Amino acid sequence: MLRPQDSATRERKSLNGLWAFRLDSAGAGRTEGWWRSRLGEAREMPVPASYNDIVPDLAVRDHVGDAWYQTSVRVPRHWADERIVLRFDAATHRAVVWADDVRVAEHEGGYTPFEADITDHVEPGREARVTVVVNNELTWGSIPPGQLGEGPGGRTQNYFHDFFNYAGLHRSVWLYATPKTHITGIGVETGLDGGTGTVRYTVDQSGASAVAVTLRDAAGTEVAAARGGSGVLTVPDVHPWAPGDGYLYALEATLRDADGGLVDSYELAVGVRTVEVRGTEFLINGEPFYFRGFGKHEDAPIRGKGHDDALMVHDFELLEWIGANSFRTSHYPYAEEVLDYADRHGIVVVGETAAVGINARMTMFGRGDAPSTYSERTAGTETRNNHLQAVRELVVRDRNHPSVVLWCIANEPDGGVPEARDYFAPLFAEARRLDPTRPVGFVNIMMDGPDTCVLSELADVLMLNRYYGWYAQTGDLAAAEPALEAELRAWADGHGKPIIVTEYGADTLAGLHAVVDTPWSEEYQVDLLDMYHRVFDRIDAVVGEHIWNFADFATRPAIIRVDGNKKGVFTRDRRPKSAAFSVRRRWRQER
Ligand code: BDP
Repeated sequence: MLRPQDSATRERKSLNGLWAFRLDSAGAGRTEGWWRSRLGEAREMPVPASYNDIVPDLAVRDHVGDAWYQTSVRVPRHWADERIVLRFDAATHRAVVWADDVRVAEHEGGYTPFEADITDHVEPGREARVTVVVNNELTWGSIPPGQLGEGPGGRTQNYFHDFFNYAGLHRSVWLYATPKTHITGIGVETGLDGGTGTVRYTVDQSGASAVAVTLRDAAGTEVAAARGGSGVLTVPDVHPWAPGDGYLYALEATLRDADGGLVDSYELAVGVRTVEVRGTEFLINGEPFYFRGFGKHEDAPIRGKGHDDALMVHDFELLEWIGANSFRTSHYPYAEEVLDYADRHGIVVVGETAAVGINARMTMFGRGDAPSTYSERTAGTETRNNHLQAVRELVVRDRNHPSVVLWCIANEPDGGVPEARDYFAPLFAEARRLDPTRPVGFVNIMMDGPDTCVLSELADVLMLNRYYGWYAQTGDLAAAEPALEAELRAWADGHGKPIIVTEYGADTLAGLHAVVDTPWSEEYQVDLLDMYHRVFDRIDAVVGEHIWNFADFATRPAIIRVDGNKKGVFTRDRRPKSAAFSVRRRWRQER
């Protein structure tokens, strides 16, 4: 699905701003038809934003069920002959959309876009009412999974992931116009052969117009061109996209009618680069690449998971300041603006689905009645279908981004039981079918070691989350160091694949200091990270370090969480803890 853009033939209109909003725990709106008229008893709600923290009321923060959003938009008069599309960059976790009285779209999954052709339901020059019901319920069938319950105050939501279940319209909403005959998709795969680059392209369209593509360099000079719906462009003296050098070409695809008149035009940024796993190395453009960075979250005070350009640019500036070259979109696909920015600035991205918490052994640890993770009562057919769809939507959305070098199809699933393979093998196969150019992996949990994890064989890269010195050997770094080293060596020797340690860290309360190793103190975070780095430097197969986490983030209340997860190297409002300076010394020195 191509993103809306302004081009010679296309135009878009943002629907961001204040929408009417109403919670609906009882689900009355669907039977009463709240989309048919102006939303009653509504308050104003910003879009994009999570609704949870906007109102100082626990009933809003912990709301379970439907939430209604409504706005109206005037369809530009000059769109009379156009195809008119309503597009949501995300609605968390699922939504149904009406244009005036007509149901036009529904979508499952909170972190990928969807759209509806509403040409037949609106009239250029007039206002149209747009109503959306967003639902935040998580069950064993959803991605991510959760469990609904009943409490004295109504329905409750339990979930198996360690970040707050923010919901709402988290990303931009667009009305846009394309010509009736239009480009429906563009795909690129790039290659390098010495100083020559190749761009294999496909352009799909709704009609049968003549297709042409032109590739321009960053200065706007044409460097290659071709005709036809697919082909290969050759770029002599190519300037590759590389970590730290986000060089982009612009691929313009056009459709023309029989008289040569322009029918449609769309421009895609293209970075020419290759990715390959060879032995225990991760190669970008044939050069070994070492990942330095973080697992992050889309998370901020007030707006929750609402996308915000100011926060995004600030976070990227902090990544640059600290010397990071990469991050993982833990634990869901991020806003497309983030990937565009990473493309332009040469930041490497590990793209992850929202499949976090498929692990009853972990989340119900110690409970006598814990079910097995993979069954029709737990992660079964419905979950896998939604998971498959989540993999598809991630890969199809993001496969043209040069910054994305590796797919992560789940975070910490249960990989210690044989059924895990049956569940996961088709997901790996689908990711590879849709994108044969990138390695595929998943993030392994500490309880599934090198001898017991049944999923690692399926992965091209080992991504390991390890908490020695925190959840194990708490406060005892002298014991943690050999334990970590022994395990990493066992992975390196036993599996022969590159290892990225995708999470390691310690909760740290900014301002808490101690002269001896004391968990939660700033010094302990510094010492723990130093210890991990010493170990990584001793093991060749380790090709990456992603600290957990870039910044403190919101979680639901828990006795091991103090106003959220505090493993950030920055606080939630992006102030540095002591570790920010020690990590910066390490990461900037190696540049
Ligand atoms: C890991 C999870 C991550 C958590 C982290 C932690 O992948 O989402 O936030 O642990 O406990 O298991 O801080």
